[in-house]
Formats: sequence, C-alpha cells, structure tokens
Amino acid sequence: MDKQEIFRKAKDAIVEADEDKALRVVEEAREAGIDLLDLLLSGFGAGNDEIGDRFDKGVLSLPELIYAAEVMKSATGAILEYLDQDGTDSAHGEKKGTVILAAVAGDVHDIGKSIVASTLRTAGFEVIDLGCEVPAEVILEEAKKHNADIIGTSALLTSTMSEQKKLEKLLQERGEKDNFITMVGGAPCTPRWAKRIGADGYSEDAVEAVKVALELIEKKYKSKNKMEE
Ligand code: B12
Repeated sequence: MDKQEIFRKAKDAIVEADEDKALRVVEEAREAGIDLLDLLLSGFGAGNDEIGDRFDKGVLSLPELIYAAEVMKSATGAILEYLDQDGTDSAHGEKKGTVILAAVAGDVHDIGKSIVASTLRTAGFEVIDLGCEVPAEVILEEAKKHNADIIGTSALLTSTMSEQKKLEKLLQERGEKDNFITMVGGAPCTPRWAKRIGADGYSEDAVEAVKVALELIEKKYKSKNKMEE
C-alpha cells in the first residue's frame, strides 16, 4: 500500500470515528516504514481538520466530535508510544533544557500539546506536561519550581488565547519575564499573535516547535555568556 493511500485511510478513520481502523493504519504505516509523525500530523491531522470544519458548519454534532476526538487520541497515543520508544533508544548527549508545557485555563484540547511534548522529549528536552486547563499562576509556579528554561502554552480556542497574554502580563508584573523563554502554539495562534503579546516564540506544528525551542535556547545562553564575560 502506498503512502497516499495510508494517509487517506488515516483521514477516513478519524472522519468515520473508527478506532479499529485508525489503529490498523498505524500498524500498516509502521510496517511500510512510513514516518509516523508525518502520518500523525498530515494523515490523521487531515481527518481532524475535516471534522473541525464539519462541526463548524453544524454538520457534525458535539457528541460526534467527541467520538472522533477519542479516535484521534487513541491514534496519537499509539504513535507517541512508538516515537517515545524510538526516542529513548536513540537518546544521547546532554539535556537540551527543561520545558513546562500546558494547555491554558479553560482549554481542554491537549492532543497537539502532547505531540509537542513528545517531539521535544525526543530532541533531548526534559518536558514537564502540566496537562490542560492550567491557570497562568500555576504555570509560573511550576516553571519556577522546576527551574524551567521554556514555558510553552497551547490554546485552541479564540476565547482562551487571552490566557497566553495573561501569562505574559503575569511574568512582567512578577519581574520573571527575563527568567523564562515563552512559546505559544495552537491552531488560532500566529507569529503575529506571539509578537503582539510579547511571547518569544511560536510554531505551527510539533516539528517546528523543536527547531524554535533549540534556537531560542541557544540565543539565551549566548547572550548569558556574553553578559558574564
Ligand atoms: C479534537 C477537538 C476537540 C476535542 C478535544 C479533545 C482533546 N482531548 O484534545 C473535544 C471534542 C473535547 C473538543 C471540545 C471543544 N471544541 Co474542539 N476541536 C477539536 C478539533 C477537531 C481538533 C483539535 C486537535 O486535536 N487538532 C490536532 C492537533 C495535532 O493539532 P493542534 O492542536 O493544532 O496542535 C498542533 C499545533 O497547533 C502545534 N501546537 C499545539 N499546541 C502547541 C503548544 C506550543 C507551545 C507550541 C510551540 C506548538 C503547539 O503543534 C501541534 C502538533 O503539530 C478542532 C479543529 C481543528 N482543526 O483544530 C476543534 C476546535 C478547536 N474546537 C472548537 C470548539 C468550538 C470546541 C468546543 C467549544 C465545542 C463545544 N461547543 O463544546 C469545545 C471546547 C472545550 C474546551 N473548553 O476546551 C473550535 C474552536 C473555534 C474557535 N475559533 O475558538 C474548533 C476549531 C472546531 C471548529 N472549526 O469549530 N474539541
């Protein structure tokens, strides 16, 4: 079976909310040597976009959205397990930094954030995933407790994006802004939004998140070393 066909089946599995089919596709893709992260983001991701659109247009009911989301969660879980295994097998070298990840207060969407957690771990970061619906105050507390380098927040609703702004404001008010690098993500976020609220980084997906995190860490330590010289 070719890659396009497997990707189409992955999309269909989400749209049809068919868990068995989704898990079968993961195995088929693994056997065919297809990049599982690509399958997750592009194959299953296309299914997610489709159900999101249908829900938006009122063609899909909330219970149907929930069913489809459960299937997406299962497929994500199965793929991340393989990716984490492979990551552990190939993990070497020093720790790149510590990242606190959270979906902001009022937001239960955690599928994308979990994928970001996995790609960052595979790249050598220690990731503390606080889960979803996490208030800004708790995120800051945990970041201080773990001496984090990066705070990454996820918002999938236009109504919860303001929580990312709230976190930036809190960091400023508490004099903590220079102590942490902040990254924002989630479908409604844009580079413009990141800039507007004063976040240090933005990424569109879990692959780019690693690149941005590494760049920001490098920049931080370069300027720190300069200051110490
Ligand atoms: C699955 C889903 C759900 C599931 C969530 C299950 C779960 N545990 O996550 C359920 C059914 C629970 C749900 C509920 C709701 N949902 Co919903 N949902 C979706 C859907 C279809 C897919 C989201 C998803 O998982 N995408 C897949 C992942 C892989 O993509 P991603 O999240 O964007 O993440 C990637 C990037 O954004 C980035 N990223 C993500 N986070 C971060 C963080 C950092 C730091 C970085 C750097 C990068 C990064 O990397 C990720 C991987 O590449 C979207 C539609 C869509 N296309 O987005 C609607 C959508 C987000 N939901 C929507 C709505 C309206 C709701 C509800 C309000 C519905 C209702 N009436 O109750 C509730 C809200 C609940 C709440 N309080 O949060 C709307 C939002 C509209 C808006 N503009 O605000 C959308 C867009 C659907 C639509 N088109 O109408 N939803």
